[in-house]
Amino acid sequence: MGTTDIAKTATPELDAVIVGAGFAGLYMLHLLRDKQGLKASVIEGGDGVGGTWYWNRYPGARCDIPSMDYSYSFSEELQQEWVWSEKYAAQPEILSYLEFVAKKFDLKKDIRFSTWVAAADYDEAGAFWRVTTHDGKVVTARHLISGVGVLSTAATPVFPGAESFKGDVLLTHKWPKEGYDFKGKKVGIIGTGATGMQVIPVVAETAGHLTVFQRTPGFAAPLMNEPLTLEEQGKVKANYTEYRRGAWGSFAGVEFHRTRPSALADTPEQRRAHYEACWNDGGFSIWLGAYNDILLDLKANETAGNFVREKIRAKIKDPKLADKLVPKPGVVFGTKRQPCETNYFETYNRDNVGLVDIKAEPIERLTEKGIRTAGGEYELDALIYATGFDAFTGSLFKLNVRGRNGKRLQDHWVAGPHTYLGLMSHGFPNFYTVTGPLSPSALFNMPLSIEQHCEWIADCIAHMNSNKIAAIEPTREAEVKWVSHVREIADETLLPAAESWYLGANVPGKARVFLVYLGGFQRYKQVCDEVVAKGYEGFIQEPMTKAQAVA
Ligand code: N01
Repeated sequence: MGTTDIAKTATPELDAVIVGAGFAGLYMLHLLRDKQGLKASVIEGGDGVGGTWYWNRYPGARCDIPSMDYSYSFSEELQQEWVWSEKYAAQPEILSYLEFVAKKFDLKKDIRFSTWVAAADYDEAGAFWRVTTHDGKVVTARHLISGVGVLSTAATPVFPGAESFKGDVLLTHKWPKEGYDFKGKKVGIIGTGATGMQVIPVVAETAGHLTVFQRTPGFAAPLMNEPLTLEEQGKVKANYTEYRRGAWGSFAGVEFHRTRPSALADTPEQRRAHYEACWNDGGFSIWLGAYNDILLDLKANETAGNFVREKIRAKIKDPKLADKLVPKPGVVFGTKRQPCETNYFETYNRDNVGLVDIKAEPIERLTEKGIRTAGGEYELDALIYATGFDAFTGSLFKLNVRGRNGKRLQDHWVAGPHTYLGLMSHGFPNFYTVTGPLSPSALFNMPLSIEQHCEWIADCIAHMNSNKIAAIEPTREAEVKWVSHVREIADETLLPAAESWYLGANVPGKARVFLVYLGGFQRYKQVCDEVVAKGYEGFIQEPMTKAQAVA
């Protein structure tokens, strides 16, 4: 069937096209196909499932939310069946888990792999989406659901002379499946965020020499990973529903059991003891689980920041090197997402690792042999980029979504993403964004964030089908109100002051808008549920025509 014929028909081929086969796409497919009997298909660029965990195969890649939390909660059978080997699972294990899920629910047969969405156009007359893939094929669907993820399009810098470098170039977000042998090689790495901090210690173990090009030293806490025994898992599994209830009810989607109200209410001695305990718990405990006012009050924040600085300094033997690796006074702790590390700072004590402060000696260009900075040339056999992502909008814009009147999503979001609940946008009917901008997304345990969004979307589609609604979209007013609500909440915290990807600050030219809802997941979910209870308040619902209703 040609494109013109399709446009004339009132009946799209599918109920839903879902983009991406990561945590979001897999669950969305299961909900629509298996729970509602709808015709749904997933389009996935990779040749396997996994999303983030399919692409980010770099050595050291690991989750920093505990395995027992960083997993689907929707199936009791699944969560009882799967066995984790470590407290924090490494990338291969999470990928195996998602492959297991795909097999268990027989999902692969409805996924088109190695296929990229090139464009998605809304057909106003028919109230459906026409999705064109990179191979020129077209599929139509009533609903278009993005499960493309928050951190899936890289923001890799292009340095002058990049094309002249003769060594190997490795991108952490597109790591070769067959791996890479660093043995004896002169390796360079740019980027010391969460990714860089994970890859650096592992590469240093085999590289002949590793040069880290650091622009900004970051705060980080130890992950404190360890094997997860069957006995420990058994304890959680014996009461998993209760365990999950705690996670759903917490700020981050994972429970911390020590949180105290205010860092300023404790004496310095009490505070120190408390920070020590949180530090030893590892992971996000000191960032999100120590005191409620660390991300709200500068003075409270300073107590945590100074504690972390002291801990980092103690790990580095050379005090001059420590000066470069410890965040400077005045840098606010935790306003950038806190990385968790294993052996990262200690790695700089090795003889085969060097640090170049590229604020002091900026990178001038790449040469045939390596990197030239203002301080000299560094010869490299391989260069790793761990330079971050065009968060939230990068992958959504790549879909080339055009809504009513052919308006592009890029144009609607020119001043920053405009969404209602992070789920939908005005002028883009039946287009849903799982963990989209202005929802709790990345500041809540991702699989749970995803579950809540997918379930809301599936319920919305079920509501539309039973009430003969062809199209749904938020009103402009509801969207505008939500955008300012999210901004107001963010402004009550210290987070918008940092040059972080939460704000789009890492991508030149990107609108500076805080992209995450910070009001807490409970409050967020309550709003989502209330909207539904009030008959999809803030949404325009377009009834089906007779022909659509019959189809
Ligand atoms: O990216 P980042 P990431 N020249 O943006 C540097 C998640 N994640 O991939 O700080 C030189 O944090 C940049 O320097 P600066 C997690 O949510 C999760 O590391 O901008 N340097 C910085 O050092 C995380 O927050 C896990 O000065 C340049 C680095 O590159 C998110 O992904 C593991 C540069 C980028 O850091 C992103 O982390 C890993 C330039 N032109 C990641 N441009 C888990 O454990 C950038 N940099 C689940």
